Amino acid sequence: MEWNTLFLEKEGNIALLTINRPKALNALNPEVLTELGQAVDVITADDEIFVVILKGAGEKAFVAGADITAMKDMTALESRAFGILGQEVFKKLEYMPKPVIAAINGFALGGGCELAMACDIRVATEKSKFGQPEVGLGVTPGFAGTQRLPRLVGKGRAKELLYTADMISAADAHRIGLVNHVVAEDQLLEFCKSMAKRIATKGQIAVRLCKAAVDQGLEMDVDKSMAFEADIFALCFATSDQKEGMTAFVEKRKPNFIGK
Ligand code: CO8
Repeated sequence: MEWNTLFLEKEGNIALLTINRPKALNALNPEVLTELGQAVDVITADDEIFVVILKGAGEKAFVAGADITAMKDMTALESRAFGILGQEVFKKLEYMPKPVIAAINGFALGGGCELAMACDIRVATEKSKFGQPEVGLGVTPGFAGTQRLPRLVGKGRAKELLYTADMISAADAHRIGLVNHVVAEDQLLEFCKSMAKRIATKGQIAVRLCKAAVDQGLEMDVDKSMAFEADIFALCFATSDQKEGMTAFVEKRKPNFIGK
């Protein structure tokens, strides 16, 4: 499938999805969001893809936010529809069964920080910058940043970032748990690919069930989430991968998972 604002490449079982509006620092307009939703469907349906790396084109930005030029003259109703489009596409990405690693090569601001937070794992470079600058534009975040940020970094830190609109360094983002790793700029893609390859060698049903357990379990009360974990743990014992994984351990060899 061809898109105007994205491109999708495959390297073995790894998909590289790039948001490609580098002149506008990959700002998210309705076209990018719509195409991103389509790309998630394509990736979900492609059995060859086990892990996704999401990045921004160019040297400067992952994504510098929702497109301010596109939003500037929106009516309240139009902006609501735009906000809901972003929320739905990000939720689709977050709930896609395959793990997504955000490779954050520069600014991740506003909608860009919100997009990174909808990914499973975030890897930044030393020059990456993070923030929710919306109040400086007279608005709140609208792609679920007010909800994902406190869940990731805690209420107090989230409120400080939201109220001040401060831009923080990759080191500070790492310190507060907003990113998993900070690596040298020229190592970013290799680092993400190496992690993606390690994930891709594991039992993919189990990886996908871990993702569901964390994302869905965190939205349940503790008893329900534990029952959910017990169910999906049991479900693994109905797969060939569980037999293979445990037999391989006993036979002291590497498992040959088939994703069934
Ligand atoms: N939207 C549109 N265009 C942008 C954006 C953006 N978010 N960010 C950068 N650009 C454009 C610039 O306008 C500029 O275009 P041009 O070359 O045509 O003038 C080009 O990208 C390069 O940017 P700069 O020249 O500004 O580059 P600098 O290196 O000087 O600065 C910054 C980089 C600091 C990242 C700066 O561009 C900036 O502050 N950008 C805006 C960051 C921001 O405020 N983001 C939050 C946007 S609001 C948001 O994301 C809300 C999400 C929820 C929406 C809900 C909808 C209802």
